[in-house]
Amino acid sequence: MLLSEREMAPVADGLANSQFLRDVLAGLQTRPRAIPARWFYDRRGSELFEAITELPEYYPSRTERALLAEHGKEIAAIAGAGRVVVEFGSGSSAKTPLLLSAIEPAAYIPIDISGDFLRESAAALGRSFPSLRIQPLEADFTGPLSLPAAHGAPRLGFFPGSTIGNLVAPAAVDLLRAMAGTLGESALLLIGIDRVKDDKVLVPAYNDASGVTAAFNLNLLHRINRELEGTVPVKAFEHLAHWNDFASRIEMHLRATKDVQFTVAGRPFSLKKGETLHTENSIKYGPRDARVLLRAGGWEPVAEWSDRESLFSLILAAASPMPSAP
Ligand code: AVI
Repeated sequence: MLLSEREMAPVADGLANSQFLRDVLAGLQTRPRAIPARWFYDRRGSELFEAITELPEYYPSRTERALLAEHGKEIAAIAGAGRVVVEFGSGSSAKTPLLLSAIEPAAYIPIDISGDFLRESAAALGRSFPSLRIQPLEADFTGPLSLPAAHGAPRLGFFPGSTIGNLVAPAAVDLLRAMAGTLGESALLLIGIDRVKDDKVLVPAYNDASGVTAAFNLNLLHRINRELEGTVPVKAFEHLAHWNDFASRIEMHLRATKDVQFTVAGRPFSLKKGETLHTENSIKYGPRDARVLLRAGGWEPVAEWSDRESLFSLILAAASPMPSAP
């Protein structure tokens, strides 16, 4: 097979082993163009995401916090004392104190790929919970992990924020199964899942009036320029968020406002005016859909809480062996 000119162009030295580069080059070469949403989260992207969680339009964070505050005692009654709480993608651990103060955990293991952020948040949490054993783990949690062996206690996985919605169904199921493998027998999982609702509520949550989500989306292009020797004309792109009803998801894209040409690590790319780069899916689940998803991932829901407007749900599920028959 003949290589295209683009494929033959050499990649700049020092970048050749970067997964970010591989994903960006692959994403710009495929149609429709798409880059995995996990590359949003450099330091600037993480700060912008924290700002999103405080926006009036972005209901998920405050709704989930309220659910944790209101139902902590019920969660504790089901989980029992002495579990090791394992938080997946702990980030700033913003919601963790609500859970840790409701139950009586044996230890807390926050897992995050961003080591600096992880250690800073773990240290801050340690100041609020001085007698709690905290063991941060810098790791990619999308595959099975081995947790610090010292803890024989059953585990309670914590995966708030509806991050599961950023994964397409097969990847979401794989992740839930990996979590079941990591957490082991008798584990529970407390997961936040955003619900399907009116697009008049959904779309502004991803296209806020103050432009923070637009800055978050466009930061991906700045990051490409910063880290991958990119020459992307960021000003020639605009943020787009729309509700795809058939796929039950908010889609974020970056749309070229004029014909553009640029290079990434020395490789040339072009977009015509109006063409887009797909940067994120945020899948929303009805109550039944969420339960089906969890079961497919090896978890049996045991309790569920939602707010009065049914905006968001918190589900507590138990690790269940995969049945082979009805
Ligand atoms: C991290 N994740 C659950 C957020 C969401 O709502 O899908 C990411 C986000 N993208 C734009 N705003 C927030």
